[in-house]
Amino acid sequence: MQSILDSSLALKAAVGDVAEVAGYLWGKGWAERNGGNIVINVTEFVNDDIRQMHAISAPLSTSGYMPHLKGSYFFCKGTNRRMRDLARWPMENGSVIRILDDCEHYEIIADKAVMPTSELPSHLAVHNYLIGKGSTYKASLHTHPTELVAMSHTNKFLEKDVLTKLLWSMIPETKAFCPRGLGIVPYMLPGSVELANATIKTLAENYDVVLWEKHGVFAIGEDVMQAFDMVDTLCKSACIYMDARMMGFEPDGMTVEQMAELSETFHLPK
Ligand code: 2HA
Ligand code: ZN
Repeated sequence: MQSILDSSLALKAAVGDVAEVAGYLWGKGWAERNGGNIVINVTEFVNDDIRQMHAISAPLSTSGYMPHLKGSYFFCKGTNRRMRDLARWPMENGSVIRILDDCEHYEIIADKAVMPTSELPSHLAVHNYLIGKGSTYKASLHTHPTELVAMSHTNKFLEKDVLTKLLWSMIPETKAFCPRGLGIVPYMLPGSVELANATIKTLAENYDVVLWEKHGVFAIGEDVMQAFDMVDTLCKSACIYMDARMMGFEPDGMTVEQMAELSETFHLPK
């Protein structure tokens, strides 16, 4: 069977990156069963052949009015699909969708009528927000990093920027590669519009990664690799913190002076 990926090498490469990251998520143990999802804006890779492709689904609801998404295209992991299967067979476990002109519906155009992720309301609302503010970010990623979720099970880590400062202080790379820190979104029902709205509100406070209490993280980036790298870096810090605790001590963390020197040298926000 002909695949949409044969129509655009750039689209093929972008979906290849999604498959690669899906493999990492599974390998890291962050993607049990169908856990997590990835949505990428692929509009820039869409050519006239793809624009003329017919829908292979009825119009479906975007769960909200998305004025900035009119005519956009996304590759989305399918609902109930396994990340480990997305890694091997991306077009069997994900699909390309087109947002319709009413900005409230979408249709699936390729390769198969795989229904997108249950977290589509969050992902599309975030992409609508990103385009609206002129961002060049194209990727959104939701996953269940074990250590970060574990840390969200105590109120002391849910206070604003307590975890950001703790995780930054575990190893210099974390602030260097995740300079906006980790936002906190209180527990809300998975897949709900409330969760989508709270996610956008927190991202708008200038975070690239937010922690969904007792559930997972939601990250955005220029591309799926960048979004993954930020989560991976934060989770590395969480692992160092836990290893220190398991050795029986509270880690000191880098000093205020060391953090200030790092921020100064690498031009990071204070
Ligand atoms: O899509 O992780 O939060 C599976 C999930 C929902
Ligand atoms: Zn989830």
